[in-house]
Amino acid sequence: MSQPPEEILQILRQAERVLIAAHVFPDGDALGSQLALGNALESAGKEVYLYSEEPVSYILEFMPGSERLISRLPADNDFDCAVSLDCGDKRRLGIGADDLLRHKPFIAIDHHTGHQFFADHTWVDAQRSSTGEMIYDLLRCLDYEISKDTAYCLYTAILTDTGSFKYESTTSHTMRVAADLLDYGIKPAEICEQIFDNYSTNRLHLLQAVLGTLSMHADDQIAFISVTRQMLEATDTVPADTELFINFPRSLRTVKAAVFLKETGNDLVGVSMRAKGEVDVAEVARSFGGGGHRNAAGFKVPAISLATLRQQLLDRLLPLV
Ligand SMILES: [Mn+2]
Repeated sequence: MSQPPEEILQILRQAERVLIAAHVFPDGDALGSQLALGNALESAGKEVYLYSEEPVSYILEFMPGSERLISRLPADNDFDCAVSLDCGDKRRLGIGADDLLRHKPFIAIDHHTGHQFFADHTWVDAQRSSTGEMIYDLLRCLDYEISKDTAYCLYTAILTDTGSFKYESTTSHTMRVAADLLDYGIKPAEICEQIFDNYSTNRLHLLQAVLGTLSMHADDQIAFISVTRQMLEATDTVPADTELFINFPRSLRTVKAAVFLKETGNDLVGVSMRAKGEVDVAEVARSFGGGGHRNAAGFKVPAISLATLRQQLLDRLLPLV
């Protein structure tokens, strides 16, 4: 496990005006890390801009500071440094990636395997459970204040990226960081309630439709589910409502690889994959131009019939189980 490189600490200490971005369609780790780093840099007297091309999903709106995200950069555009968080690939920064990368020095802090090294200074550690865990260590090295809100955001980041401390990426250090965060006065039960017990009835109806698409292969070791545009319209839900649906097929005793096909509009089909044990779905995702972690990966492809894509993926997964 690595510690933040000295050059990154130096740049952040010296910067007065900092731009912080995370990957598009931010999840709990991306947003939590972004808000936490933003808070802490501000407490050290810096001017901070938090950039997100897409609006924050309503599911994460509870996070303190989420309303501060901007989708357009200020006109003067004069930053002392820019930071991208939880982003393994510059394409994950969105359509404006090249505009963001013009800001120098550009720092990337990330925990994805297969990180693409697009920044001037990179701290990548694939042994880490989450970017949130890395930001905690970064703030301790910088000796910046960790407020209750900052702790709340970092705990949310770690909790969501470890699947509630269940995934293989959870280490003793992850637990120590989480324990330290509790000492700032946050309540784990409160955060869990916000994340896991805060859904709409419509989302449950969508889940009902999605589970109806379940198909099992290779003696129930591979499971597929899918969502279509039409299901979203019929249940008045949004793509963000499908978050965590993949855990239902993943949770089956026999399943080694679970795949969720998402036909959610804008001419792309999204694919999320989860695996257990030695099955490496990041490798499969990379062969389709995506990426991720060994046990959790994904990609997007131009519009294709879900049946065709399912068959292509099944062909790649069958030799792995
Ligand atoms: Mn992450």
